[in-house]
Amino acid sequence: MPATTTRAAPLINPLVAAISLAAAAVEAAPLDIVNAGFESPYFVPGGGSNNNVTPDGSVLPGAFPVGDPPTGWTLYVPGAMPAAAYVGILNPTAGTFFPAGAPEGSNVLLLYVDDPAGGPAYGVEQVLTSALAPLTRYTLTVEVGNIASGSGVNPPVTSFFGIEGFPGYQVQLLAGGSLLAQDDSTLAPGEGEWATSTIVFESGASHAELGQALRIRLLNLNRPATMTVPAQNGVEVDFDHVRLDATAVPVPALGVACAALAGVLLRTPRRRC
Ligand SMILES: [Ca+2]
Ligand SMILES: [Ca+2]
Repeated sequence: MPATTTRAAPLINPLVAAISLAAAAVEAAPLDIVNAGFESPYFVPGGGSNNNVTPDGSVLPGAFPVGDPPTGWTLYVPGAMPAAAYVGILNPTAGTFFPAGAPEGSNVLLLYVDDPAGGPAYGVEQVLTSALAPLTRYTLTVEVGNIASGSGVNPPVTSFFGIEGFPGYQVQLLAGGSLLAQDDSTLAPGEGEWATSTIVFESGASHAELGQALRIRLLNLNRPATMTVPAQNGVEVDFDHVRLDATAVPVPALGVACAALAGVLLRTPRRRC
């Protein structure tokens, strides 16, 4: 039987463990988003004169087929569906719509309304497999584009499209039925240019929607275009490269250490004087 026992370990280990825990809980993790860059094969049911989609679902350079929302995304309409509104895919690696092409891959999401007068907002959304977690910082990043006017490059769609102006947009992060954070059209990319939208939300220790599925929405606000060109056809906003990172919010190391130390001291028998 040992002659002595040590009581040093219970004092040190909780402190080390607490500080290590706080330090380890800061790595960002990307959450799964289906077709986050809109590169999945795109098929237009029934085809059409503006299809420009190959049999394998790839979109020809310079083409902009419209139809169903892209794979992984569903139509979202907060009010009345605007007339002549379209959802589709644009491949801007040819033509003049976006001289720099797509921010990611070859394709981007297009939300086009064939009426420069504007109207109700609409867009797409995706419910993720990830749920809102406590003490987590979410960073949603999306590329937002303002398409320039130009002509189609794939026959038979070679006509000129006047798409000058910008209808505004919203990038939203939700959980359950609650809006957590949004970018309410704070960016104003120039014609044919992209800008990066970033929104951040921290869940805190408690939230009414903890455990509810996260949801991303991308909206065209469909505001009227400034008609400075004689052949204005409509308004459009484009999106690409959707990313959502989750980072555990570390409990302050000092606070954890103090709490651990307090716990140890409470459990340590007091010496008798
Ligand atoms: Ca893309
Ligand atoms: Ca434009």
